[in-house]
Formats: sequence, C-alpha cells, structure tokens
Amino acid sequence: MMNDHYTLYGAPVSLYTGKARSYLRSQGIPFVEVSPGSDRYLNEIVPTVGRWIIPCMETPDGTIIQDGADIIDHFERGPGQHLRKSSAYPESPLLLAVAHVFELFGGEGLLRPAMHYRWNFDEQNLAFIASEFALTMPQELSAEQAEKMFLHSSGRMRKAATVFGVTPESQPLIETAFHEWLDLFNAHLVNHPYLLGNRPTIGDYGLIAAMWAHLYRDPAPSMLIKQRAPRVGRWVERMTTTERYQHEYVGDDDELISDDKLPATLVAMMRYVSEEYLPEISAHVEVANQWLAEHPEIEAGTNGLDDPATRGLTGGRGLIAGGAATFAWRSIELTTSVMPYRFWLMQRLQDDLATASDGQVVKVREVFAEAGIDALLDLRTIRRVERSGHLEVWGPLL
Ligand SMILES: N[C@@H](CCC(=O)N[C@@H](CS)C(=O)NCC(=O)O)C(=O)O
Repeated sequence: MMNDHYTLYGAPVSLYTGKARSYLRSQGIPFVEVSPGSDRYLNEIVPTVGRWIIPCMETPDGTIIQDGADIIDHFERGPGQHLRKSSAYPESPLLLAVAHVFELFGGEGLLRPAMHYRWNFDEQNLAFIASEFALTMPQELSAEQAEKMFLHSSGRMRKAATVFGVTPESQPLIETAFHEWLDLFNAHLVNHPYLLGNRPTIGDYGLIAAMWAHLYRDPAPSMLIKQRAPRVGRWVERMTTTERYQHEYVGDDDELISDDKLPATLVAMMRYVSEEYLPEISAHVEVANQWLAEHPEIEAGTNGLDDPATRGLTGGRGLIAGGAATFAWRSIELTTSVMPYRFWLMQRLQDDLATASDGQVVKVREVFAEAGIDALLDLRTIRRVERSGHLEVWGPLL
C-alpha cells in the first residue's frame, strides 16, 4: 500500500515500541502510530512478519520492517537516510562499542526490573495497565471482551516475568539492583544530557526500551524515579521529544564525548552491566552452544524448530521462551529463558568492532577490561544468529 508517511504499529505500553518511537521522535521523522488492534495490522502485517509482535513499521512505499534495530537501520543505513538529523552510531569505535553494550543491556538486561515494577505493584499499576492494554486490542471489542483479553495477556506477561527471573526470592534484590542503576545513571546525567554526550546514540535508544513504558510510565516506578533519580526522568522525557530539551546543560552543540578518557560515571555504568548482565548472557551462550552442538542437523536459515515464529532457543510461545540457563546473580541463582535475539544484538557489537583498526581494538579492550566487561567481546555462539523473513534463524555451521 502506498502512503505519504511512515506508520509505526505499536503501543505506548510496549517496551520495544519505545526504542523505535524514541528514534523517530528524536530524529524529527514524521510518522503515525497505529494500534496493533487495527485491521491492517492483524490482516496484513501479522501474516507478513509471521507472528504478532510490535513494533512493526510500514514505509511510504509499503515495505514492512519488524524489529527496533532494523527500523532504526532503515534510517541509518537504508533508504530513509536523508530523513535523519544525526547518526545513532558514533564514529569512534570505542564509543560505538559502548553504545552497543547499552543497546543490548537496555533492551534485554533491564527486563527484570521492567517486569517486576509492572506486574508486582497491582494496587498502583493495574487499572492503568488494563486501560493501556485495551489500546492494543481491536476497538470494537465490548468492555467484557476487552477485560477477558486483558486477563489472558496479563496472565501471559506475569508468566513471562518469571521466565525472565522475577521470583519471590529475587524481587527484593531486583529492587536493590534497580536503585543502584538509577543512582549510577543519575550521577552520569549531571554532566551529560545523553549517555555519550550531547546527542542520543543507539545506547540511549536501547535503554529507553525498558526505561520508557515499564519503568517511567507505569505509576509505581514513575514515582520511584521522580523521587530518587529526577535526572533519569528528564532523560526519559528528553528521549521522547523532537525539540531540544536540555535546560540544565550548557552549550548547544550535539557533540559526543571524547573517546580519549571516558567519564568515570560511564565506566561505573559499564561495570554495573558487567555485574548485572554478563553472567546471564554468558550462561545463555553456553546453553545455546550445547544445544547447537547436539543438533548439527539444523538447517541454516531456520530456527531448527517446528514453529518458525518461536522466540526461545528450544520452543515456547512469544516471550514465554523455552530453553533456560542458570547462573549466579547477586547472592542467589537465577534461571532465565535463552533467546537467540540477544545473540544477534551482541553480534552487532562484535561485527562493528571487527571493522576497527588494530590500535582501536586495543583501546576498546583496555577500557572494557577496566570495566570488567571485556568477556562480552569474545562470547560467540557456534552458529551465528541471522535475521531472515523478519525472524531469527541460525546461520551455517562454521
Ligand atoms: N526483537 C523485537 C522484540 C519485540 C517484542 O518482543 N515486542 C513485544 C511487545 S513490547 C511483543 O510483541 N510481544 C508479543 C508476545 O510476547 O507474544 C524488537 O526489538 O522489535
């Protein structure tokens, strides 16, 4: 279908829509957001992308793109390039590598607090979330049907929270961990409006995924952020405006920080990622490698499962993914679902670093080692994750 604008199929309440929407707004790219309850989404977009998943974008010439990173890359490296103001990918290999770390962490590593603060504060959150979920449904549903559908989808999401590691045992630790994160990010934002300086990068767009719908917009964590880390709240607002929103900062250029010496506040945030997320992704890679080694028959270009739309390593529906990994986290053990999509994001970091000069690679390794996160540069699945036909598939046996 030809159109004169971009259409974003997504919802305010959705985590991953936030990444694409924030990019479009920050870059001043005009678009219309349409509900996934719309006829067009259900009858045209879902069959094209092979599963109910948001965000999806339809370009003016009718091309359909699924996945936040792919939507961004349409404007970064694809036909929409002339529409963006500034690139989300820093030129400095070090800054680019750091940005990728936070893209991965924001979209995948902050899911635990995101799910906890959404689903374990019913008294403050539930009426709001129910009203917001209704926006994702066909508008002709009766109130009774909408309520039934909400019970069904909220039940699935509560289940998803547990497969991301939110359990009665982990909940108090998730709160402690999130407070630490807010304090570190708030301290960094004293001197920098965005993660890497005066304009957003792919790191900010990754972080806004979890930080927008679940952690800033839902009532319970919204109160927490405003009380504990007001600068983080203003960063969220900054990430969702088209106009400049930098009242507390001097200067009006859009320069990134120098890569000669990273601010200590940023290195501290990287160290936090290494403690919070490195054990998890390492365990996921190990489990995936074991599974891949046991299944050499998997054809390249498939996920090796009966259902090509499956998100988890070994099966499962939607976010309730099959294939789990256990790892030590803080004082306890957690078991979480292994999702190949995360390896694909990690490959983006590693692929970009592979194009840097030897000297630059040494520099990246030094800084990553200082932050304790250098292992992320060498974690590899024995088969690459590729995206084909809007889905994650395994590449050839190497
Ligand atoms: N890798 C995808 C993930 C998108 C995603 O998981 N979206 C959620 C909503 S925020 C969804 O569609 N979930 C559907 C389900 O779990 O069935 C992206 O970054 O765009």
